[in-house]
Amino acid sequence: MNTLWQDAQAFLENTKNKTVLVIHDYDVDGITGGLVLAHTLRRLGAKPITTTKVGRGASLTTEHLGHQPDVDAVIITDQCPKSYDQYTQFRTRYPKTPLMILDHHKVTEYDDALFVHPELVFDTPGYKYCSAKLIYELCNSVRDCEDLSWLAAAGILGDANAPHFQEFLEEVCEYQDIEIPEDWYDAKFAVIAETIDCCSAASDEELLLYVDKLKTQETLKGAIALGNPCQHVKDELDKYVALGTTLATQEGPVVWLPVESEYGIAGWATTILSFQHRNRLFAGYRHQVDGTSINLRWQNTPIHLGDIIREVTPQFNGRGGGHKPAAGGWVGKGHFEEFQEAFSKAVQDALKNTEQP
Ligand SMILES: [Mn+2]
Repeated sequence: MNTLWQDAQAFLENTKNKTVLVIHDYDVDGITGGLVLAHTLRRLGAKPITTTKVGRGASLTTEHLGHQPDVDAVIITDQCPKSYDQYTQFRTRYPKTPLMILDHHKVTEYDDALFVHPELVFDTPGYKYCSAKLIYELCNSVRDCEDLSWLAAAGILGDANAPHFQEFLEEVCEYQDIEIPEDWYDAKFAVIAETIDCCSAASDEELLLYVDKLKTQETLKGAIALGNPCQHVKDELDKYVALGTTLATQEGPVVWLPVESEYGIAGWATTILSFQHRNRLFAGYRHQVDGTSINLRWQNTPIHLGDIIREVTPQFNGRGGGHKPAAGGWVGKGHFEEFQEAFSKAVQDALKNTEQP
């Protein structure tokens, strides 16, 4: 292991008797990673406080940070603080507070923070890793916390990274004394990922309520006993997936999939269908009041979807980005059809380029 990893271990070990603010993302990976951190910090004798901000927009704003107490250290996870002007706002609120960032998105440089990324530690590209697993590895290297591995397993499923962590997921099953399922999404710990996704798709309030309850559970059994307060969202998702590609239209290399639900299930439905048809590029979309949100998924993709949507969306009053096989974006009202055309063309061009030696 390199010195970065040792510095990260030292950061955790130095938290004894200190108050540590953990700012985590609000998806499955962000939440489960944040909870592994919180439980481990408590075991190390620290006083952890966790916070996340739900909804569209950045969490490291003056407004959100203004509600947080003064602390001895901060850990930010599963988000890239240097996007937009978040980092300036963070340092305005916490000018000198020691900061560690545990993330698998863009590799970013900091001269006043410890930045830990799978690419820098394990030489693994970010999209093949996830924050919850990175955090678990770090925590478990400082203090035995195998009893929390179910949280990392749920995070892995949340970021659709099961193919990269077969062995680890099998170890989690063994530890929990549960059978290894044929499909990881039938595993017991998948219930936690599913419940977070259901609550998140229902509303911000439902999600925060569930996270508060999940925080109190350090065992998988206890977490499962909480139940799923938003089972109705899962029922609607299942209906959508069953309809599947009958709703979609294929244009060139892109399968366009309209998802009109009162719940935010477009990305989720698109992910499931993309695993059922691994060689197809799915673009799930949902029209909203001021524009259209787009979710791209292609499991066996030869091209970088995040790069393409980042390039194309600004021409249509939007923005976008993400990983190679999974990305997303937004285009302004009235621009969707032009965007469809431009995106299809950009994909075709990128495909042509990959064919050349
Ligand atoms: Mn993540």
